[in-house]
Amino acid sequence: MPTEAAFSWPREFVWGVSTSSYQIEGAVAEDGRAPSIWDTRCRMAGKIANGDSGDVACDHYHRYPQDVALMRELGIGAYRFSVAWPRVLPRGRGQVNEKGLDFYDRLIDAVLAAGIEPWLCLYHWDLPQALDDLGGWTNRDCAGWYADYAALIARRFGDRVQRWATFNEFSVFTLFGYAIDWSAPGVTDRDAHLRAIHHVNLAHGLGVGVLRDLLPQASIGAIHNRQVVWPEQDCDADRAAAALLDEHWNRAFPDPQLLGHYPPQIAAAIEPYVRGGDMATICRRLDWFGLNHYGPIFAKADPQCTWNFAWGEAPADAPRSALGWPTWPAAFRDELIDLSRRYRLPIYVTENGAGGSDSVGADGAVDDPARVAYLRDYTGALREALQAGADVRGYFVWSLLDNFEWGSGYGPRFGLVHVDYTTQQRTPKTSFGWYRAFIRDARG
Ligand code: GBH
Repeated sequence: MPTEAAFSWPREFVWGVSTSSYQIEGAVAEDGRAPSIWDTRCRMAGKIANGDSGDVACDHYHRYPQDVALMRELGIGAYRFSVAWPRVLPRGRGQVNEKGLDFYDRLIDAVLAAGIEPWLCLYHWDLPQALDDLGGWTNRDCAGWYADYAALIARRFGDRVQRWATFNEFSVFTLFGYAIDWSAPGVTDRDAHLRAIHHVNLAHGLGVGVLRDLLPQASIGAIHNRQVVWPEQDCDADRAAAALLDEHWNRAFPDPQLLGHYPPQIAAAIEPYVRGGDMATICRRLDWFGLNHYGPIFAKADPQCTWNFAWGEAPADAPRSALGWPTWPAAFRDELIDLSRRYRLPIYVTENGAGGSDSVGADGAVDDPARVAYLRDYTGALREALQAGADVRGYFVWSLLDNFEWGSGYGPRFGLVHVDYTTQQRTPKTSFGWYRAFIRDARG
């Protein structure tokens, strides 16, 4: 193994930041955008902390030039964002909203003009409400609607965008949306959840097919959340809960997409929804594996829950981020090494970062030492994974800006840049300066 002094990051290594449409754009009723399932959820009592919503968020829809200027100042090589399906197809299918497409046109041009490569994710959880009214992901037709949407976006932006992701965190939005009620649409039902898993996998496969046909030169991947699942207690019930959660969390999507089969317990349950030819549709060649990783998770048995498992508590003495999420850089390193062997694709870490409750100090600065420590430790683990032979090609921090953190509203802040939600003022945090210097050094 090379000594620490001898290590240098590969020349081509991609350094970036990630965001998502509903979490930053705002302007939810402007220029023809129609509601998504998250607009609906934000209007349901008790679902979002503090009654918050993405109505305004970071007002990125209007302030994107300033945000792109911040990216340029940061010195990143790549920017990962998502397109809001209900902005470009308000009914989810059929009539195209040109004004919605125009926004992404302007954004992509601004990102390119700043010398930054745009990475476009087609789905970061904001399904058009009009499609959920037809059953959403529980309806098998949704896979075809997604493929048509993918074709529209590919035709419109394929001349300038080379990097495409089909979905962000398949297992989070299906598990939380159809089994646990932490995400839209908030269903808690085994059959609905199994259907959603299979139909989203089909949508991914059809989407890859469409992108390959329309953009033969494009680099296509999918973004998976993966993190080790540990049993809360060392007992049979919690070990069984952790094993099933591991299938759902870490394998329900990458296994069929890349290995051609579901993991064992899910395979048995999902069989009624699988038709001849489906597995071949789902399993397509990809160019890269996107990994979102924050820390380990803990599972416990709970017969009240849809799948008899629930989120467990980390040990009281576990290291944690300022937000309270357990942190374990060595598990990140091991995940990267394991992943590289398991799926044999180049890996891009498409999200990693830490939440906190950062505020502006008396001097006008925002000091976030815990985030700096987290990023230092996790990029250290990334380096160790590379030294151990893992094929990792890039790393994106979540996130550029503080933003709408789903069910937690605006409480948790993940940005390298602080956002004052009253004035919309942006203030780069200490971590912004840290990452800028880190990237400069890494480039040598
Ligand atoms: C990502 O989701 C999303 O892609 C992004 O939109 C979001 O803003 C970002 O992360 C930050 O949340 O058991 O206490 O350790 C990540 C979703 C994060 C859900 C970790 C489960 C476990 C918290 N997952 N979380 S804990």
